[in-house]
Amino acid sequence: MINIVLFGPLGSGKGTQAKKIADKYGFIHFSTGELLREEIRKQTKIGKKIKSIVNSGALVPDDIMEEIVENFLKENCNTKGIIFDGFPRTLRQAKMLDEELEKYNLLLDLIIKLDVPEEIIKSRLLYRAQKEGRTDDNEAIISKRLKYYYRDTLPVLDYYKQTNKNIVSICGHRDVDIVFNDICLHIDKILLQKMQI
Ligand code: B4P
Repeated sequence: MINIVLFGPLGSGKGTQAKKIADKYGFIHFSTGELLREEIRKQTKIGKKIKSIVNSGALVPDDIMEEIVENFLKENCNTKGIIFDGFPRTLRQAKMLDEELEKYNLLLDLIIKLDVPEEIIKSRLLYRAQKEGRTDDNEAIISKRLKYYYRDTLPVLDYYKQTNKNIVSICGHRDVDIVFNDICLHIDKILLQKMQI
């Protein structure tokens, strides 16, 4: 089994690339953003609790996220692979993910960091707002989400460096398929290494 974290700011292409990886390799795409939006759409207990948080651009509390991830891993610890898209987003979530994976004798095989300049991120998300109408894709909320990214999510990268994780940085400011080809080279390398063990 292979476990990959797609890391990067909002609008860096995590969701876009995660879908393509899942299609090509048959891995499970675990998007916490999509999952939370689904809870809101269905007006579940969690959905009602988090609606205003997500719409304001803030992060959902760690304890809610941890429960979601714990349940997800219980059901998916025996698959070909998982792509974590949008998780972890805080240091506490990162530590929790390591601990949960360890329970199943698993670890993170690869952290793919997508680099995209801030002005491109803003224009992508404003364009997406026109197409999809996501309530958190407007200028004021995007700025807030970026603030949370720098404050809460970026420190996760230092944690991964300190714990000697396999991190690769990819320029995400290129054509979707070119970015995808680069990502595949790294995944193929890991798969090859696993076959040789
Ligand atoms: P997410 O759904 O993860 O939203 P996101 O950061 O905007 O990333 P997304 O995956 O959608 O965008 P992508 O880069 O693919 O999170 C939403 C909210 O949920 C958060 O603000 C938070 O409140 C909550 N949440 C989620 N996870 C949480 C957690 N773990 N803890 C706490 N709270 C959590 O794509 C963006 C756009 O760019 C698309 O329109 C795409 O078409 C375009 N694009 C992508 N790649 C491109 C390329 N190479 N060239 C041109 N355009 C490209």
